[in-house]
Amino acid sequence: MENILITGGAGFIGSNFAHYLAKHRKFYNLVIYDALTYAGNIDNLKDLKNLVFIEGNICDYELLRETIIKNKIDTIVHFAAESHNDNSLDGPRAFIETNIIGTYNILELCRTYALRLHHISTDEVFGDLDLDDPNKFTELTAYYPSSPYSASKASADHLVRAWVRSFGIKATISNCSNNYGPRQHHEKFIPRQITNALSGLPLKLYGDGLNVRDWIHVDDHNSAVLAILERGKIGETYLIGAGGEKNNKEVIEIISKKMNAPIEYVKDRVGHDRRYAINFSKLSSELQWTPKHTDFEKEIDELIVWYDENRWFWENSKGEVEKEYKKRGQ
Ligand code: NAD
Ligand code: TDX
Repeated sequence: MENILITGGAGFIGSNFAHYLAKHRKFYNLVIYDALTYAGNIDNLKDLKNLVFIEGNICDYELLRETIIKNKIDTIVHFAAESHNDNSLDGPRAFIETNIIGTYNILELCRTYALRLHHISTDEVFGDLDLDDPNKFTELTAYYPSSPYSASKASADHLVRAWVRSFGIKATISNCSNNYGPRQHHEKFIPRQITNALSGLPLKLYGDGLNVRDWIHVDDHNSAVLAILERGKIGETYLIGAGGEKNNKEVIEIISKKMNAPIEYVKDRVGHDRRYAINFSKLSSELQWTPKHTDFEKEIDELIVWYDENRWFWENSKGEVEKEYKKRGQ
């Protein structure tokens, strides 16, 4: 493993992964392949030296193929996706194209050129849990996705497994819970609240606010991805989580208190998943992985400073995103 292609590497988790590798694995050559949709920002990579950036769509098979050959790629870490549930409710097509067809292209190239693949997925493929369910998601939980986004990610996971079994490609899959950290687009829950407060807007809570998410810091997600890439067993799936269950009301109250901003209850998301929770014992026992960023309040303090100091990242598109939310009554 020397020449790594990171799809979606200008987005939130992919760009943090590039930073993580640049810091912890200096000997890897990084090639970022990203279509720079509204969610991608090339400036997310501006502090990194010695990487190759290709602006390209994963639905463009020929450009992907050329990129792989020209850069002697041996490993792909596949982050690229349409990633926001609310957008998938307004316009599902891009989710089907990128998340399903795009993944199919990557699988075919991994088959043709015998590449190692790690496919990034989400806990949302399992649907949701009741608030009082004693169980958490495991690698054996049945798929039951609720939204066009999660259904498209579930489809991609099924394709990866089929390509492993039918064609013997060297792939692993991870399903992670909700990430937070620097460079997350302000359409998502935590950055939306922080940037609302910084813009003098109220914080926006969907429905009754009792929906639970299992929060993990993006660096913990990425350290787990690296552990799977380097030590995971081919063909296996690993769930990634950090024991960070909180309901949305708890999270928004933390931000509201720290930033002295009022909370407004707004229209709920349709089909809103009630609770996600991850059992990550396979990852910790087989790969000896543990999360490090588990002091949520301390991480939120750092994140508030990050969004305040990095207004280039969100200020220009803030008005546009809030206009879309307003149309939805949110
Ligand atoms: P993001 O929306 O911030 O970034 C996605 C990136 O992919 C952007 O840079 C975008 O330009 C790029 N992209 C989109 N369509 C593309 C296409 N057709 N071709 C090439 N590039 C394209 O998303 P994220 O939050 O960083 O999520 C990354 C991955 O992690 C996704 O696969 C997502 O399903 C998964 N995931 C996210 C979370 C989370 O909490 N954010 C949790 C679990 C799993
Ligand atoms: O303004 C808001 N107010 C609010 O109450 C927003 C944007 C969200 N919410 C709620 C909805 C969810 O219950 O907060 C929770 C988190 O919402 P999102 O940030 O949209 O994340 P979610 O839908 O849980 O999905 C995320 O985690 C799994 C990522 O966006 C996915 O890419 C990932 O797969």
